[in-house]
Amino acid sequence: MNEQLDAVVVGAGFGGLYMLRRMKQMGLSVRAYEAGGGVGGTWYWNRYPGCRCDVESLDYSYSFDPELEQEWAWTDRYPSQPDVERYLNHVADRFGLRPDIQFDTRVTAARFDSGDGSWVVETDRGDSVRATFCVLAVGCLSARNVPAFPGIGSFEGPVVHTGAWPAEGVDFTGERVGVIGTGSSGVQAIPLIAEQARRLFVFQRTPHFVVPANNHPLSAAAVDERKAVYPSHREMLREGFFGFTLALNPRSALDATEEERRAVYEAAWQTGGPTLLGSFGDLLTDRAANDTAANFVRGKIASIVHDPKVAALLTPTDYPIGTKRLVQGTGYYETYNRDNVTLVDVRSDPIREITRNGLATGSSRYELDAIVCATGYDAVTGAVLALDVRGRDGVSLRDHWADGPRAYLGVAVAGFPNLFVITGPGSPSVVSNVVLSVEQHVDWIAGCIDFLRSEDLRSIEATGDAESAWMDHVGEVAAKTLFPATDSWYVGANIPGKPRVFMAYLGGVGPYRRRCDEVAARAYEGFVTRPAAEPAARASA
Ligand code: NA7
Repeated sequence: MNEQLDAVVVGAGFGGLYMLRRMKQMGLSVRAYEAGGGVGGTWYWNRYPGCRCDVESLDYSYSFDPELEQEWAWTDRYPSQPDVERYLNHVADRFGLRPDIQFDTRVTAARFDSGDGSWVVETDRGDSVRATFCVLAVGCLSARNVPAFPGIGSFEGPVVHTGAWPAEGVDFTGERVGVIGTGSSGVQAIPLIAEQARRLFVFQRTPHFVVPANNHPLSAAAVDERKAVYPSHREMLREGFFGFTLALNPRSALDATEEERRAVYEAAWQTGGPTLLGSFGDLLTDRAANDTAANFVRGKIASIVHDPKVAALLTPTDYPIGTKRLVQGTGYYETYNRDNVTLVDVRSDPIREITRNGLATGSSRYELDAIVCATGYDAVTGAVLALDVRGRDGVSLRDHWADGPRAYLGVAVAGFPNLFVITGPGSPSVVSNVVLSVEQHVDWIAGCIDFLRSEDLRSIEATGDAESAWMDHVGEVAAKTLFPATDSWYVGANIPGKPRVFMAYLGGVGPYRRRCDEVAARAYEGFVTRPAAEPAARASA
């Protein structure tokens, strides 16, 4: 007989930890399974040099406990990986969460048993437990993408992915290193690897727009100032668009003169971070407006990088700025002025194979001692589909999502009762401050479970109609922006064969929250609930 729990939580990162906390407070019997050896999820695995969050620390933190918020001392504008990992360890200890987390255990399957309405959850360590609720808190950027380069297994040196960096670090001193990929992870790691390695080859397929992070230590006064207004500040973020601090100027870029625009963009460049994208209201919806910001950054690249050929290669030309995640860097473009750094364009001359002692493109060979894959993630859906999830009648989630991911409100899936996906497809997730979005989902799920218990209901399931209507809405909102046309991981373009769907909700975290709250207030409109004792469904739609 399997152990019977009220709930299983998969993952102990930001989402899993807070879900565990809420469920324990509610008196549920709950266990979290975590593949890593410690808490943190993404922040446990991403130990590469330079790894730092691109949302400010005073925003990228839990708001659910005022004392935690007041007592924790962030030191930098943007938290480094060790900062975030330390914070999450503190959270786990402060709220006594560790005893309910089974570490070094990967959930392999979750199957709904229609017989008793339980989820049967299995792990790679042979566990098999039953639970009334199953919450997938597996992260949006946690399923690593390691391209199937021919010969990759034959390379004699280390091949490390930024998202699985050895805890003991990697010493590149005196070595010839190849970094494949120039997204956020590559851009953060490259300047530091360049300082250590003898030679660095950067294999770039698509140049990204990189703005200065302008990270700096936080002054005690700045921290105190924020702490004094934390409740109202958090409320403002919850009602806002991205869920992090960003002044959004509603004016059209095309209504400003060339001089005005230049002054605004220059100020944003100096401030750093995502400021540039908030400079005008139509940068992400109007190509001509977007071009003004893109051209500004192109000019910066040309002014920083000494070799005009290298500058040209680093300059994005064929997609609007911001529609691939805007990358924040520190000394990134300057790195290409170093004598020991070579940029290799693998768009025009693709990687053909990895050999015993290096990498070969169609036309050249590069001898290397170590290879770094900064090649990103199978975003949003990859970590969910890494589990064999089967709902009512044994239907697999992989089949249900064969033409693209579908989830009502981005949190529940038709045919999968009592299963919740934290920051799932169709929620603001990766286009928002994900910690804020995680908290909103966890609170909503906790409210939903409370509702079921108070009404003596056993299960809740999104209807197919509600799911379809929501995903249509998600698509319509995205279609009004410049995002869907760009080949980005937001649309799955980085993973061969992945259905092309803009996976996040672009309606803003404030409107999204209101919609979720309305659904709950209308007794879970768009869901079907079933009482504990009766098999017949009660429609709320
Ligand atoms: P990203 O942003 O997906 O970047 C991955 C990079 O790797 C990107 O430059 C890719 O080029 C490149 N890539 C992927 N596959 C290949 C192959 N086969 N050949 C050459 N180059 C390849 O991942 P990150 O880890 O940097 O960042 C992920 C998010 O984490 C980031 O946006 C932040 O939100 C935090 P491409 O652009 O696809 O041509």
